[in-house]
Amino acid sequence: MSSDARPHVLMMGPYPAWDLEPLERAYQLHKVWEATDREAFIQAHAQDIRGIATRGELGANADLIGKLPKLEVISIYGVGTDAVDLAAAKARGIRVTNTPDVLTGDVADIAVGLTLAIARRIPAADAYVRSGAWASANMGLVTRVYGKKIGIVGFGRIGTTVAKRFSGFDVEIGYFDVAARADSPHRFFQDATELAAWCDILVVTLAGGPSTHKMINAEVLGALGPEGYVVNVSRGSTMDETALLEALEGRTIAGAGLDVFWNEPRIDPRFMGLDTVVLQPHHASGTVETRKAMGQLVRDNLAAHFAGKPLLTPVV
Ligand code: 8YV
Repeated sequence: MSSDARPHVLMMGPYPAWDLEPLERAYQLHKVWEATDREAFIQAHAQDIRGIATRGELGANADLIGKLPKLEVISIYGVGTDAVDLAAAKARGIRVTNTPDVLTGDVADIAVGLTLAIARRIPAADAYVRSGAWASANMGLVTRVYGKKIGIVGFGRIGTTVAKRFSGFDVEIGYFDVAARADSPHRFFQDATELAAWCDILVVTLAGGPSTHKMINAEVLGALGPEGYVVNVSRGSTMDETALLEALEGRTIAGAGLDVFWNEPRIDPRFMGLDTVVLQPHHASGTVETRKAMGQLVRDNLAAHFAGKPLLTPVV
C-alpha cells in the first residue's frame, strides 16, 4: 500500500501553474485531460478519488460522479454550477463549492467592455487603422453608448454590478429577474421580451441551467430590434444561438458582444463571417488577479473539506 497520505483529486482541466504547484503538494492529482484513454484513466483511479477540481465550463456530470464511489467533494473554479450535476452530488452527500464574488467585478467590466467594443466598433476601428485604410477615407460613424437604455437580464451579483458600472454612463437601467429587488432603484420588467423592447442594449448575466435554457430566443431578439445590441457574459446555453445567428445575418438586430457560446471552444463558424459581432473566448473572469483569487478559493475549499472544517463557499 502507498504511504502517500495526500488525498486523490481528479482534475478536469488545467489550472495556472500558481494553482497547480500548491495543489500538487497537497494532493495526488489525476489530470484527466492528459489521458489518452479518458475512460480507462478514470476507471484506473476510481477507487481512490475523493475530490474533483473542475472548472465552470467543464463541470462533472452524473456519469462521472457515478463512476467515483469514494467521491466526497467537487470544487469548481468558477461561479457557474450548471455543468455539475448537483442532484447526483446531493443524492450521494457529495459537497460542491464554487468561486462566487471574486470574479463579479471582472465579468461586469467585460459586459461594459463588450458593449463599448460593439457599439463604438473598437476592434473594427483598430483593424481600420492597422490596414492603412484611414489614409484613403475616414471610418464610418458608430453608435453612442452613454445616455442609452440598458436592459440587464438576470439581476444577481453580476447583473447588479453591471448596473453599478453603467451608472457612470448616464444610462437608464432596467432589469428582468424572477422578482423585483426591493433594494434596487432600477426599473423592473416581468418579462425578458418587454425588457428587450424597451432597451437599446440587452446585457445577459443569467445563471446557466434548465430554467434559463435558450431564454434569449427569437421573440426576445425580435423585440430588441434592428437598432439593438445584445451582450452575453453568462452561458452559451441562455441564448438560442440559431435565432441569434439568424438575427445577426438578417440584420434584425444591430450586433452582439459575446463571451460565451454553444459548443465552446469550437464555436459555430458562422460567427466568424459577421462584422457585427465582437467575440471573446469565454474570458470574462480571465484576469491574473481574479484567476489567482479563484484558484485560492478552490484550494481553500478543498483544504477545508479534507480538514473537516466548514466550506468557505458551498453551493446551496
Ligand atoms: C471561467 C466561468 O471562465 O465562473 C464561471 O462559471 O465559467 C468562468 O469564470 C471558468 O470557470 C474558467 O475555466
